[in-house]
Order: sequence, then structure tokens, then C-alpha cells
Amino acid sequence: MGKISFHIAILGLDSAGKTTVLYRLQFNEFVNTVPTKGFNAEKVRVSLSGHRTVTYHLWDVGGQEKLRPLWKSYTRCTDGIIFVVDSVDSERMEEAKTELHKIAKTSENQGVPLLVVANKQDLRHAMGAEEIEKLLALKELGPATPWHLQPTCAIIGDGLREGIERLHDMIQKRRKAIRQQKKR
Ligand SMILES: Nc1nc2c(ncn2[C@@H]2O[C@H](COP(=O)(O)OP(=O)(O)O)[C@@H](O)[C@H]2O)c(=O)[nH]1
Ligand SMILES: [Mg+2]
Repeated sequence: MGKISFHIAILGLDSAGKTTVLYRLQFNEFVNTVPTKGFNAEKVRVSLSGHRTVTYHLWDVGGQEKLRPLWKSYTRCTDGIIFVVDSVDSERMEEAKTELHKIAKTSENQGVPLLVVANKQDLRHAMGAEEIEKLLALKELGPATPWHLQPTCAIIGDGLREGIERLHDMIQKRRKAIRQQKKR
């Protein structure tokens, strides 16, 4: 069981909190980040409920506009995608939506489970899950893409474990479906 490993790409606009999420998962502590120029790649062991331990190869790819064309190469062959949004940044929610839907529509990602992280919930003007779900038009993603929206505060780690559990469940479900399809 402990040998299972998954490849996950962490994407989102710059400054959404991707790198903070990565290091929170890795060290279980807050690491002060600098804007990511290229990408950070880390192997992270996460223990899930039921004494399960899973290894994740996490790719945290810079979110600045000039880096976004690179996302495509990191989402190739991933088991899951974590898309981080800044819940306070209402001005760029539309931009986040555009990027998110672009990723989901790429044919390679058809069916790749998506964990949308509504980060920075600790801030006073953070939008709630319902509003973010609407603004990102998650319901328009289509039946091919399983998704879950998780409110978090990556600084203290609130909600991250829950989100990872949900992503894990979606990945397992998909693997099972693919295995059954092959049998036919
Ligand atoms: N208040 C608050 N700030 C956060 C949270 N997560 C990240 N940040 C801050 O947001 C800024 C950008 O974070 P970073 O991880 O570098 O974003 P990235 O560009 O998406 O990798 C940093 O100053 C983080 O400390 C959060 O949950 N709450
Ligand atoms: Mg970063």
C-alpha cells in the first residue's frame, strides 16, 4: 500500500498560494515563499485516514502569465491537478476561471480529477465556497472532469488534508474505472 505514488500538478495564478500549499504538505509547516520562477518539484509523503500513506510527486509550476504556456507540459500524464485560487482576489477570478477551463478542456486532461483550492480563507474579505464555485463556473466543467472545491488556509494548513483526501478518492475511482474498461 505504501508504495503507491501519484503525480500531481499544482497550478493557479501567481500569488494564489501554490508554493505555500506545496511546502505545507511537505513539511507540515509554513514556509515563507518567493515568487516561483520556473517550478518546484517535491516528493511528499502524506498520511491519509485509515493508516494509508501515499507518495505524491508534486509539481508546483509558476503562475505568471509568461509561464502559463508551460502548464500544458506539466499536466501531461498527471493523476490529478490542484488548482489554487486566492479567495480575496475578486479582480482576477475571471482570469483564473479562463485558465482553469483551458486546462480542463485540454484533451489530455479529460477525466483528470481536479481539486480546486479556495485559499486564503483566513482573510477578512475572502469569498465563500459557493461564490467561488459560481465565479469559476465549476458546474460547466462537464461530466468528464471530477472536481472538488476545498476552502483552505495554506498558511496554517486548514482544509488541506481534507482536500487531499477528496482528490485521492477521485483518483482511485478513476483508476478503478479505467481498469474495468480495459477488462472489457
Ligand atoms: N493570508 C494568507 N496568505 C497566504 C495563504 N497562502 C499563501 N499566502 C501568502 O500569499 C503569498 C503568495 O504565496 P505563494 O505560495 O508564493 O503563491 P504562488 O505564487 O501561487 O506560489 C505569500 O505571501 C504567502 O505567504 C493563506 O492561506 N492565507
Ligand atoms: Mg510559487
